[in-house]
Amino acid sequence: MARDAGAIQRRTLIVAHGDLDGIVSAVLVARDWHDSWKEFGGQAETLVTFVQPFTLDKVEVEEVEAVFVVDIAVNNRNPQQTLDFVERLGDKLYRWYDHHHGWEGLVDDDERFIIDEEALSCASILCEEDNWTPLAADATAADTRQGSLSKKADLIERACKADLSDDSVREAAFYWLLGDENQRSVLESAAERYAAIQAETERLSATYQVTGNVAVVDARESERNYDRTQLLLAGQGLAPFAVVVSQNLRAGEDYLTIATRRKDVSLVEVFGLPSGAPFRVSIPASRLDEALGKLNSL
Ligand SMILES: [Mn+2]
Repeated sequence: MARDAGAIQRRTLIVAHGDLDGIVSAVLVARDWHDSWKEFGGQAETLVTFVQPFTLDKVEVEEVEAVFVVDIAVNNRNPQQTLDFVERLGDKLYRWYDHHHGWEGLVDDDERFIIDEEALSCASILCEEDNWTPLAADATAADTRQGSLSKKADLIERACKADLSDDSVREAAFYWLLGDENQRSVLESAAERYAAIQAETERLSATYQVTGNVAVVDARESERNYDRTQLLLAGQGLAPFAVVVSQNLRAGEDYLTIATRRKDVSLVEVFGLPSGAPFRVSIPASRLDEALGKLNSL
């Protein structure tokens, strides 16, 4: 961001979800904030950080004067953690925009919270009164998985998928959408990496072995170069249950990721796990024979 000598600086942090809706929402807030701050003759210096609802306790706010939060739901498993974050922000919290369920009774009389649980995307809440609708339409299409993305949004989606743990790609997208054309090359090279990942995922998909109810693929020799979610989806096209055998890079035991589209089965219950998503679980690879037996009896 350019600075004018002598202009009043205000350091602002936008805390956003790391998906397309979060990125777009952060851009909309930054845009608006910069414009209104300029009217006061000041310069806004805006930082962005991408988080999950359960990682708010890691966000550092000591160095900033104002904080916006966008597209971040209440941490359902631990709402107190969300409230603790609100308390830690104190007066620094300027606005919190969200469209996820679960807010009722938590922040009801706090006017800084702009929550619309019916909104299809957070960006659509932010877009009501300006002309950024195409970008918000992209955010809505991504969140609802309906409709198609613009070329810009599609590039961002592909770039982010190259490495979901790499926030520098999301930051590049944020500054690109705010007008910094230099960021485009960062996104394009990340999108190229993702194309290689897709090719490897397709190669692995062709090596599934189906036994009864279960499609199994051994992906241990190509960890990090494939998209596990896509690979599981390919397996579920072959059988009701898909199993990917993966290498654990942190020197632990190899493991199985098991996914199903069957709504009458909870994989968490089948494998006696303490918690997790009923349609997708991970267990040690040593349980492969047991898993095949169990899944084939369902
Ligand atoms: Mn969203």
